[in-house]
Amino acid sequence: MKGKVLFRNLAILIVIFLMFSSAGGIKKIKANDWYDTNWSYRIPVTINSSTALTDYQIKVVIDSSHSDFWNHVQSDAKDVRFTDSDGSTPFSYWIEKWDTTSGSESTTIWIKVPSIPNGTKTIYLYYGNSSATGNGWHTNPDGGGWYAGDGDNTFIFFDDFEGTSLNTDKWDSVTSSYTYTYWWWGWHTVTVDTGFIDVSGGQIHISSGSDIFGFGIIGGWAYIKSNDITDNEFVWETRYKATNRYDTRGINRNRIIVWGVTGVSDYGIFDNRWDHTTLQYYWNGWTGTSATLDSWMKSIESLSSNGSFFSWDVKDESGNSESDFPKSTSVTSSTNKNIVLQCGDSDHTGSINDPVGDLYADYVFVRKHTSNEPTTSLGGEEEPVDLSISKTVSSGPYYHGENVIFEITVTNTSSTQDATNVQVMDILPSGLSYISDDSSGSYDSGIWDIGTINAGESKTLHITAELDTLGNITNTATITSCDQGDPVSSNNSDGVTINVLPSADLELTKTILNPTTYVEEDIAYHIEVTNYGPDIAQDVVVTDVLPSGVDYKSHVASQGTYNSNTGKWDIGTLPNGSTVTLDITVRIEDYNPITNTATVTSDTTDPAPGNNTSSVTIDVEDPLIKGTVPREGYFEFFVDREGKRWLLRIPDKEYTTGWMPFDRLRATNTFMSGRYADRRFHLLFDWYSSGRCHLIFNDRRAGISIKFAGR
Ligand SMILES: [Ca+2]
Ligand SMILES: [Ca+2]
Ligand SMILES: [Ca+2]
Repeated sequence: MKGKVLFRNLAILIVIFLMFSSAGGIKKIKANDWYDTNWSYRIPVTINSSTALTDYQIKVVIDSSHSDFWNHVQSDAKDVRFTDSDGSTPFSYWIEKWDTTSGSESTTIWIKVPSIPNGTKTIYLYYGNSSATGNGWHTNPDGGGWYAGDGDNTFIFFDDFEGTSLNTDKWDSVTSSYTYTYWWWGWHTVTVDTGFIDVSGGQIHISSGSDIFGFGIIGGWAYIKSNDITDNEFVWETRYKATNRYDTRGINRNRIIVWGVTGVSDYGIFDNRWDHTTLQYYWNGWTGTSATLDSWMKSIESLSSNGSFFSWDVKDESGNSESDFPKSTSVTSSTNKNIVLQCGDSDHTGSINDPVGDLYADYVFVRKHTSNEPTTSLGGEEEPVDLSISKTVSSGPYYHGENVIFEITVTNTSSTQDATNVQVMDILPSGLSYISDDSSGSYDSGIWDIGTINAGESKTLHITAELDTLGNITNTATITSCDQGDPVSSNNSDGVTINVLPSADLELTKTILNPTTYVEEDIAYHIEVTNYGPDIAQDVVVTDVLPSGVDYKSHVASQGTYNSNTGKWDIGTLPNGSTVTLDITVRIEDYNPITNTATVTSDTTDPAPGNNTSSVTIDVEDPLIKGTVPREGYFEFFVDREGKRWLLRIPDKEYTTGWMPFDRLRATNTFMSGRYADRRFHLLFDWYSSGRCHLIFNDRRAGISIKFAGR
């Protein structure tokens, strides 16, 4: 028994270990949080990565095929939010593109995910809250805008050029003029306009100065340089627009470059030299590839392979690459790098053909790089569900060793949203021993794998368990998983506490050790009381009041005290598994059936009282002849045919011969006659089943004389 209990406890420990060990086969518990009840919808975003990543910016693109999203999100994106897998921990994000044009909706969003495993991870996109407070207004330089989020916390480096001046916490800026000396009927020296930097309308405008002569292009210059970027691998992207304000003889120079990278010669220059008929890109030399002017373009420069691999891509607004520049694979990088936007040229040679230009940028950001970019995929739109759980237990009182039935009901209170992959954890605590359940196998190792609960429906489980310990036992059931978020977590767990009382199943048996069927003989009532447990029985008392017809003579009790007057046998405490006995010797004095009943009681509750009482009945042979004679009064004459014995008694005189032998006894079923004579007694009798009889009896010593003739 003890070994069984130990094994059971070990089994419980194993179950608990499996529950909380990553090595276990049980599905990891997923929180049921919903970011905020004011948000009506979410979409799971599954990230697939072939390497573990930290604080990594992942890109999510949502096109017009996701009509649920576009139908429910606010048109200015103010309600867009992202959370971790738990459904509640918010992530920083920044919306690069937000186009709500009906039929061609599209958005590109960057989300910084603190931890991405090698494998898959699901995060959530929440939306659908018309009263949400928007974050991070982004002004579209061409008009309008949207709430783009928190770029500063999303990227390594970020500027959206909102506001009215350059953010000097992020950038150094340089503007310069240019002094030019020339011969024109005598020497002249002029200083041209200073380059300038302007931030307004959600963009930055970097410009060289103007020319001063119609035949040449001479201007000041300007650039902005970012704070140090120390990452060895990164991608920097900017949405820019270069304009050409000069004719085909002019030189238009705009640089979008990284300082601190060597091994690739001057690059990122859109140049329209007088010997070039079109403006073209410069990348380790003139590429011959025309550069688009006066349109918003996207420059993407990637420093990778630990800073030794550098590439540049330029795309138009539709995402088409402007040019497929050859990648530089043998660059070296300084520890500190800076991204630079520049117009004009600081490297003047005295030529009148010095470059000028205008460069606009909507935003810049620098994000992390990895050789294998994670991919993302969107799930279907989800609405929150409110699952509630209730747990009840069969009514008490609860006694040790008995079974109880727990009822667990999970209800999906949503009127529209089905709940899928619902799991409930209900590990029976120590003191409860699993017996059975009605789940048809879906309850296993403490996990009730419910699956789907349709909107408005409930699922119920009954678990039968045995009470193996005394005192309070609390059993709790908790909803641990559901594909949909559950913003109301307060009703996701319910428990019951029961107080287990001690119990002892006492059994009483009563037998007769030496049964007889004749008066004036002794019998012993034998009483056994056994405690079948499970607990000690306290204050055990057997009540055995002797019936009329028997006279107490003596008793022997194995434990406790028996009082023949009250009929109480006080046993005291009786341990589980022990048996006590009482033998009461009595003399039979009556020939009517005599029933003796004994009942055991205890202060400890007996869960099975049906075996606490036992009776025995003896059926004593009637007198063969009984009657009344004038002198002696009422008498009874008994014959024991088998034992060839006789006995005559006169109850009113308390007279009895005791059992005496016959000298002669003749007996059939219908006739008996017998005689006996010694110095004291003289007996003659005959008896017929018809009722006729004669009896002559003398006791010379006692002076008793009976002559009786019956009919
Ligand atoms: Ca901007
Ligand atoms: Ca709930
Ligand atoms: Ca009992």
